[in-house]
Amino acid sequence: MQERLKELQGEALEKVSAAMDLKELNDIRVAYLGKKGPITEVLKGMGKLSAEERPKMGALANEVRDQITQGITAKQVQLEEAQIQAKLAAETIDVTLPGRPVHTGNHHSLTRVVEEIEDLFIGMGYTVAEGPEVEKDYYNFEALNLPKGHPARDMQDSFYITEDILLRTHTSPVQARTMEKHEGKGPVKIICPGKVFRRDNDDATHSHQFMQIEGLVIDENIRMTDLKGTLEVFAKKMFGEEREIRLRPSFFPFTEPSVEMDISCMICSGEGCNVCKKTGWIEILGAGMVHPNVLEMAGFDSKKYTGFAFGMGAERIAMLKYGVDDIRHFYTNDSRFLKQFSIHE
Ligand code: FA5
Repeated sequence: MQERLKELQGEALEKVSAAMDLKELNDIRVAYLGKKGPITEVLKGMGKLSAEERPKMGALANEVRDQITQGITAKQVQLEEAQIQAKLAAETIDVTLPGRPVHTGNHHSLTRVVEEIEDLFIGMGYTVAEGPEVEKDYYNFEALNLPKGHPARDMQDSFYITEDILLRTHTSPVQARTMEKHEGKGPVKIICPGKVFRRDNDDATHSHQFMQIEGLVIDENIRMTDLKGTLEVFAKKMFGEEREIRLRPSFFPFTEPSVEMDISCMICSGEGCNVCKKTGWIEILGAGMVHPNVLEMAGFDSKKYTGFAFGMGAERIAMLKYGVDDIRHFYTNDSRFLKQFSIHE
């Protein structure tokens, strides 16, 4: 019996040491230490032993059990440790691998141009004024010396919502609203960026929705030379110090006299090319001295106050600045176009 117990101990510990995983180890434990295991089987024969031998054999059986249990516990710790190490090895993070790039958004090229123009004028003492995109006919036309039925209204085909409300066709109504708020007291010095809408057919240079930036200065003794000097500073800062400007007579009902401003072509420097249609000049904005009727309608004394105003299309400025050949690129959201203006690349 003694020999058999020792034999079982050796056999069990050998299997324990060869066990490959925790399941196999558990099977060994159940097989050798379980109620139906060989040790229990051997102990059933204890009844045949003498009273002297019985406790000795009992002690030996317990010792064999303890040895096997200890062997299993030690092996279990070993296998669990190996399992953790294998898991760690499989999940190793290679910190030298390059990270996945995070795609960050960007200000739209038009927003950037508008902000650049705003900053430029803020630097000259202007403040930014805004007005509603859904506008009253009164501010969009009448207060700007364009009474109902005036033929010049046709210059700006409009989206009407009711007979008296429309989507503003230009940013000039912000002038009218701001002047009204000033209640006849100067100075006024504002720059007004915003969306405007016209029933124009979309093509390479026209859009039914576009951005305008309006400027207005009203004070005593404001002269045409102030307008010219201001626009010259703007043109040089925006398109380069070597740019020249020229003013051509034009017509707007809300300014008198009215002009259109051209800048010397930045592509050919005035030699003549396709961009300037061989003239050497590119038209960029409309401007003029605020019409006395407009001043009076807003409550300003036109004998005391004079002023100038100008208005430009922001897309036009952006197209010239960045060499964009079609206005529709600004609105079709092709990421290949938008990415070219990314400050992150
Ligand atoms: C005006 O809208 C006047 N309110 C500008 C002004 C303000 C004159 C203050 C005098 C004093 P005009 O209709 O020319 O003017 O438009 C101004 C600019 O808007 C144009 O030079 C052009 O760059 C842009 N523009 C006009 N129509 C479109 C269009 N459909 N798509 C894109 N840009 C346009």
